[in-house]
Amino acid sequence: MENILCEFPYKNNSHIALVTLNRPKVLNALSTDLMHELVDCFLKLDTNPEVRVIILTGSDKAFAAGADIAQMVSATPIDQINDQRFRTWEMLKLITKPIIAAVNGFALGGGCELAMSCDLIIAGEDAKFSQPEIKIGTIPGAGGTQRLTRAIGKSKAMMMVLTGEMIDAKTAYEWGLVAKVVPSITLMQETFELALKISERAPVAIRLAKEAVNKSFEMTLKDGMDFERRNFYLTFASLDQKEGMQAFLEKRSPSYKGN
Ligand code: DAK
Repeated sequence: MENILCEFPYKNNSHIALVTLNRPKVLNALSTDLMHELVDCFLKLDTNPEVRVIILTGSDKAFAAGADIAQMVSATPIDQINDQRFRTWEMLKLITKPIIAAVNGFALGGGCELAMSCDLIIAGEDAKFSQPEIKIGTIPGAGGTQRLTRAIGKSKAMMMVLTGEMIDAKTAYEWGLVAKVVPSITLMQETFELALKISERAPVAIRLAKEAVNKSFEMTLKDGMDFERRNFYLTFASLDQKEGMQAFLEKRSPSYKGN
């Protein structure tokens, strides 16, 4: 792969994979090739039973500064349909394991949308987020008007989408876009520790929980509650649920096998 790096296991014996966007000369601009490689890599990690959590990151300067403007500048709508970029982006939704975005530097346009496509975002204190498409004569095309609005509410999303201005990590935290802000220098360590904690939980339950939380964006409350209940019942088909509850009663740590 030319545009990303994929490391598994990330640190000794962990069940964590680290995927790094790697086009430093263009601040990790998300070209079509990069997105194909990223989705391929995620799909492979998702089917590897040893992998329990995926971390996605960029460089200190940029998580990603957006889709590749050089590739888009003279595109027609038909070019974009034929390019099937949207389908590639949509495939991110197929990943069943938790993906944590570890963001340092710029997360702009498609970069912000990619971070929002992950399950949660941890930001270094120097991180900057924006949907700057309006400044280059277009609008967000991969969730910036939808996921951002759900994350931070209409007024703030309007302000970001209509001005294209950046917000800093502290603001992103206060507005609910990111789960945690940490010193930039410790971003990877803190993200690893969070990933480790998640990777120690029962993997089947983790996947069912992720699925249920994500459904809340697409369902009425009643349908979402029904969906949640079915996934709750489903966890009782796993040996890990028996192990987890038995371990609690026996006052010992559970040993989860992922089945
Ligand atoms: N694309 C291509 N090249 C980029 C780039 C980008 N998005 N961002 C930066 N670069 C390149 C710069 O051209 C420069 O290249 P050289 O001149 O060295 O050859 C190099 O990276 C370093 O950038 P700067 O010299 O500009 O660095 P600065 O520190 O001065 O500024 C910056 C950093 C991040 C503020 C600035 O580079 C910037 O404003 N970048 C553009 C940000 C932007 O407008 N992003 C939104 C792009 S539109 C869709 C999926 C996704 C999308 C749409 C549809 N579908 C599935 C349908 C997404 C669209 C977008 O993201």
